[in-house]
Amino acid sequence: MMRGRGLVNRLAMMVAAMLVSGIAAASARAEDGYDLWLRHAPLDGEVLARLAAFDGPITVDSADPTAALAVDELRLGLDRLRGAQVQPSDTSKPAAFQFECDHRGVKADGAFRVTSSSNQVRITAGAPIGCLYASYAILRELGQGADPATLALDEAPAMPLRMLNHWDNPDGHVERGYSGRSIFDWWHLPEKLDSRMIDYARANASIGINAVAVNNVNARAFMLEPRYIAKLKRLADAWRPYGIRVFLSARFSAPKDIGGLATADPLDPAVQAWWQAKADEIFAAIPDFGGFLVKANSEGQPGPQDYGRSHADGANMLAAALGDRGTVIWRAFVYQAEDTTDRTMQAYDEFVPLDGRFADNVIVQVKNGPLDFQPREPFHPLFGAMPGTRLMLEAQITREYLGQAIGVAYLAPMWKEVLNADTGRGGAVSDIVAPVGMAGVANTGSDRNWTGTHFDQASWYAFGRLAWNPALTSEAIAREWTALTFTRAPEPLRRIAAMMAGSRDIVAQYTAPLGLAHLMGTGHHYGPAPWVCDLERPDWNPCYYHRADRQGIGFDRTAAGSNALAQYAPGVAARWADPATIDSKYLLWFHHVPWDRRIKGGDTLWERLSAEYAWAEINLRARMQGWEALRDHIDAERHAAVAADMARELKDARWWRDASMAYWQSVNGLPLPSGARPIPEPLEAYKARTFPEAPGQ
Ligand code: GCW
Repeated sequence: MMRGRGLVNRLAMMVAAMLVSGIAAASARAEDGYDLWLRHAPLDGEVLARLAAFDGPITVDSADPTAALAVDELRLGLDRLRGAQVQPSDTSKPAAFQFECDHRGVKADGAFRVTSSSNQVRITAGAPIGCLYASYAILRELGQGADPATLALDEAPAMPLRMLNHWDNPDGHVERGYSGRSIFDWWHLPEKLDSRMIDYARANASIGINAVAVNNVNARAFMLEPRYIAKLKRLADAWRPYGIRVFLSARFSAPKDIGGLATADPLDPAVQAWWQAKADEIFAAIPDFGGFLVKANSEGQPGPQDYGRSHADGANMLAAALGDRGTVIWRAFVYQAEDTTDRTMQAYDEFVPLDGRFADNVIVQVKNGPLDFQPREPFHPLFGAMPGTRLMLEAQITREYLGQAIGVAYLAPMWKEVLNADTGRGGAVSDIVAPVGMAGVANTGSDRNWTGTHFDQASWYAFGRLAWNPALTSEAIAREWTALTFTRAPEPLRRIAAMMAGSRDIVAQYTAPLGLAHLMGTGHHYGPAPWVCDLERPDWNPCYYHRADRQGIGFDRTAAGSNALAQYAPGVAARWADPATIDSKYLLWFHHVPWDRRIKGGDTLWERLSAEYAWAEINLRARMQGWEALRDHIDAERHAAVAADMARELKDARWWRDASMAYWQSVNGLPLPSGARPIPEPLEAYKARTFPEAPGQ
């Protein structure tokens, strides 16, 4: 009897324990990616033990809502890090975390200092937002296993404007979006605010992002109407405590489209008055409205040139309407259909003559490279060439040209490449943009994990971290993100970060080898289509960019060709002028090279091109094996999702190779280099593939 009852009791206890752990595991660790890098997985062992001494209360000297959030976020994060061991704080003890959010010795721009002793962490900031940033920074450190007793941080944002640009349309479709529908629910605003809007603000604040342009630069004028201002106000109010200011993409022709005027000429007094009244109306609802983001006279968008006025005329008119309350962000992504010698040269040609003519509250936003967010481009020659103008960097977090949320492509290395580039004109790109800012075209969507793939979260994270501190290395950011998002275990962490480090290079290797660009499918920009040569605009054709003919391939941008090289400082141009010495990753960007020319490394160009594709495939297979070996270290749901992403990427990479090689062969008439895998289908079969289902168009 006794023994029997003992057994029953033990069984009951086991069932109870299973239930408890099952429930705890399910609620704390539903690993679908929604929590991003803010999941705060429970600590264990020594690190957890060290946190035990910090059981006093959290105190704050400010009643500001942002300061309150700093406390809440820290408490929430600490509770999660402590996992099952969470205790209510012992209020009889001195503060374990002591916030001073109005400290005169610290700048008010978000800067903070953190010092600690054996049982107390002291946070000082010049403004509440610094306290909030400090909470996230403390959690980031603890989440990586730091000792709370030795925390010592002294941080300030490098760039004042750390911004996301959403290409989200009011109907919920996201241009170049690959992670579901838009996260903005314009239909239910302003009455209903989706809780995702708060989680979005938390995620952004945790990486220092402080500005969001909510709508597509291909803008609809009606988003400036009063009912949309009311919707925007609801977002602005919700995000204000997180230090995020809202911006609107403004359609330049709005005075005509919705204002009843006959013109949108920036020098017309009625147009000026219309924008002035519009700005006043917005500021009355949203006193800290950031300003307007404008795509003008680009890809069919209206602009000042429609009236014979310059970009400066247009930007300055809007800047006057905003006054010192806000900023006009004017995009330098422009190219005219008529001028097709070399599309990459047009922004420089149009904007350099305007240097010094933009109002103080105008920022010119320049893409990382002179073409269009390709897998690899040299830095944009405008950086350094407009010393009298505030320039900011525009990067693309969404992977329009880098696989579209298929596979893994961690983009920090690409942004570091441009940030670190020496312009030869008074500093690196980061020196030029740091006093202004950096914008990233967002990759967020309604997908549960926000970004389509789990690894795409890393690029969002890295974008924020680099805008905060462009000196961080992409490797360090990858390690940080991996520890917070996947695992702190040193060896798996090291391997995942290494996988991330090379991922963008692999995509470039099979989509844009040796500096080729713009070889993708028309419209949706998915997959290979180097054969397209007959689109109405020459500069929309892949042929325009690769210039492949029987003799060779590549765009001659030397003095013998378009001479785009001359837009760079002489020292920079000299590095790229000689096809024999240029870094091979830029070879075909700047040079038209014969197929049989022996290039660096000894192979002919044709052999090397073939090899690039083959290496990409080998790299992708090795990565898949590496991921498989991590199975025991990653939760099953995310492990399987990533494995599926990787399998799809391998398939796509093989397709890119097969279709591209088939086409190059059709142009050069050469046999495949020895050892190259046969091409399984005829060129026509690759040409015939269509993708009406491709997202983001
Ligand atoms: O890369 C191109 C995209 C367009 C985009 C444009 C731009 C918003 O294909 O979809 O339009 O750049 O940056 O304006």
